[in-house]
Amino acid sequence: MSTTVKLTPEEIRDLSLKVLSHSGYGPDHAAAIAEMLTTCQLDDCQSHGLFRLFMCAQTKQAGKIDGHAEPVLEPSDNAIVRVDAQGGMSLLAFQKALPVLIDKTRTHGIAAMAINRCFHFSALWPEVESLSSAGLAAMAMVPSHSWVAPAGGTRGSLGTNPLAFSWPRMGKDPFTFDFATSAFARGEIELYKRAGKPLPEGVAIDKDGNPTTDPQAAMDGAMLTFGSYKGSALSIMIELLAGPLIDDLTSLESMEFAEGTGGAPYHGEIIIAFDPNQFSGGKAEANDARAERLFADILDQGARLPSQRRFAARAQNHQRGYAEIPEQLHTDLLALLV
Ligand code: NDP
Ligand code: PYC
Repeated sequence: MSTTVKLTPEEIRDLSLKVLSHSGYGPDHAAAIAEMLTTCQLDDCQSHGLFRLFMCAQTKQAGKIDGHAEPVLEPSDNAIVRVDAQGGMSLLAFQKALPVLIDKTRTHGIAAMAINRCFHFSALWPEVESLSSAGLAAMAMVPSHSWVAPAGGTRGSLGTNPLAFSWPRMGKDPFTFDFATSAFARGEIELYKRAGKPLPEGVAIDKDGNPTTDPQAAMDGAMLTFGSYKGSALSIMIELLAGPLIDDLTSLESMEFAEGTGGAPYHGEIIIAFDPNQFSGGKAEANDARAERLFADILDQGARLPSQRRFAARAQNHQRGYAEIPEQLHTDLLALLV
């Protein structure tokens, strides 16, 4: 078993802030990114916790991101909240537009945030959960880089394209899921490579189109979508809704924009929020009980709800006051400060 290092929430935030400011991010971006990484690490989300500091540092080194960009919120009188990240990381733009999205959703029943011109490295569940904690249901989608072959194809056209959804539950943690539409997230393949572990079958093909379980061959070849043509179609939908629909880049275009420089993809993001009270004609409480009946029936069979592991990890880490990361990861992160 590999050795681990215990980090308190303050140590996670502090390490993140140090690496981000050393890499050249301004204080506002560093704070927003550090908050996201701390939140993810405390829920034991290993692929998008502290590990993502490497991607953030590489993105800055690649020279295309503006580490001090000020997002600009465009005024609108409809249900669309458009925020231009101005070539910075997505998170400050999301933070700036969130209160407007909540207000517009309560006014119109449904509203959407379109973030444009952002670099994007992060998990989506904290964003949809910031809406479910306000009593709204929400979904979020982003493209990435064209690492993923469509079902039946042999080369990367699609991104790893995560889809996240959160449903508010009265007095309980929300029902949330958040996963890549590729069989594995790119970050997960990178973690397999670091651990020297082979991938399961069905995750990737090598550059000659043959199935591979070797993480490096997978990254040099093409990743596969989950669920064959079904995951592939969902992934294409995400390309369209978070790309051309909002006047932003697809994963193919993001890859071209990067010109081989590495780091986080550059594109847009869409977040759609729904007000259960408005949709149900003021009967959200009665309908919450009906949703709970469904959850109870699922749990009754011994199945688990998505995010249940994460909420348990959160409770454990908060109770003991630390999260654990592999010692080698900690050493490699400290090396980013040299
Ligand atoms: P996983 O496959 O690890 O898990 C995805 C979801 O499925 C989680 O909500 C998880 O809940 C749930 N889940 C897992 N196992 C079960 C089970 N047996 N029963 C019920 N639910 C289950 O996610 P990925 O590796 O695909 O993605 C990880 C993260 O990477 C996501 O947060 C995503 O947003 C991010 N990502 C970001 C990208 C970007 O471009 N910004 C691109 C791709 C991914 P639990 O957490 O409780 O296990
Ligand atoms: O893990 O696939 C991934 C990913 C892409 C961009 C950020 N994370």
